[in-house]
Amino acid sequence: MEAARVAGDLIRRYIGRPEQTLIKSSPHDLVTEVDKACQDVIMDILSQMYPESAFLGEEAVAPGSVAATLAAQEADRRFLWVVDPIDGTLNFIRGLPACTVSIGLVVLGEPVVGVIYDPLRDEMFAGITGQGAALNGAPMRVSDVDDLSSALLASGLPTGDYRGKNAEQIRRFGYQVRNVRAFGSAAMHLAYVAAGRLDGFWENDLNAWDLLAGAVLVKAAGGEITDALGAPYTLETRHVAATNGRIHSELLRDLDVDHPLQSS
Ligand code: 2AM
Ligand code: CA
Repeated sequence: MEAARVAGDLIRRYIGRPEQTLIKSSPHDLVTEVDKACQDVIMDILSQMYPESAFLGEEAVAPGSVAATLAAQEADRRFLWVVDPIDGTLNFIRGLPACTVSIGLVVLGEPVVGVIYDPLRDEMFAGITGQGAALNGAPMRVSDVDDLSSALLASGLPTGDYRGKNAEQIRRFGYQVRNVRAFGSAAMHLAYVAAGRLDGFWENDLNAWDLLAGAVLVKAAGGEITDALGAPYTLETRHVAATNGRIHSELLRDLDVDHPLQSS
């Protein structure tokens, strides 16, 4: 939480006016020098507190795949921190107040802690596997909406090949559910599912750092998170569905109606 707050201070200071914006893999995928500065302060703080730390971070991707990083971590018995220093970089660049810091902790392959901080509303979502979750220190729970037609869902438009697929799903759910939101930060969507503000979230082609902390929060707040085919969430999951649990099977069923997805 301390590391997330320090990164959040940078987000508050520079939102809407990053000095330098770089294009990553495509014109849809951007990074700023503030993303890198946030990643650096988070890594500095955590490695000072916990010298055994390893990092899987969007702006500091460890060499090799997620699986290789995990295997190395298992061998060394270190903490693995999964960090997205700014989730919602496009919002950050454009001055839209939906950017979060996402920090998850994996110990021996198991996600155990999730922290998502929204510096613009000063909201700290934190959870521990098996021990519940809190928003600014007050216990939080998922919603109790139990039918898809009454549900408020969220999704997004990923940067790569799955954009069309996701757009098609949003169009379809648009007719079926109460409404659909797309705030532009997957971590914020997951935190809001955990807090009961949203009933569910799905999106395709996300990365481990977009999801890990939020996955801990959703589960710790009583919700359910799987891949788009219903298999248990893991660090390798890219196509995700997270809900309050009550609408999970309905959401999965309708996600796959006419375009079956490959498992993550
Ligand atoms: P970001 O802002 O950290 O990049 C919006 O649909 C979500 O997709 C955001 O959480 C965004 O995170 C994420 N995202 C953006 N580019 C991505 C990419 N190339 N691969 C996976 N997720 C991405
Ligand atoms: Ca990011």
